[in-house]
Amino acid sequence: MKDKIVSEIVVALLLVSTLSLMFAIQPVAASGEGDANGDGIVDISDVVVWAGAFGSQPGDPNWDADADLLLDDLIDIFDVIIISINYGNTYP
Ligand SMILES: [Ca+2]
Ligand SMILES: [Ca+2]
Repeated sequence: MKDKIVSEIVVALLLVSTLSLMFAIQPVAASGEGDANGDGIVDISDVVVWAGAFGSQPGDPNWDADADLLLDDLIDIFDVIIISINYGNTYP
């Protein structure tokens, strides 16, 4: 499970790097995007929240709606991509 999570994170970071180059994505400080634990900063602790809920759907024991950043009722690679894109952002 851990190996899978690590490999998914690597894939996510590669995707984000590619997307950033393609679209010159700028961090957008709006509505706390990527701040899974709601502490006002997007950092490794949000990745930990995501990892704890990875693979879950509503009703599963480890389901955490805060980690479902793409709001599709599944905690998957796309949610950590949102964290990655917004990594380092702070919100008032
Ligand atoms: Ca946070
Ligand atoms: Ca999701």
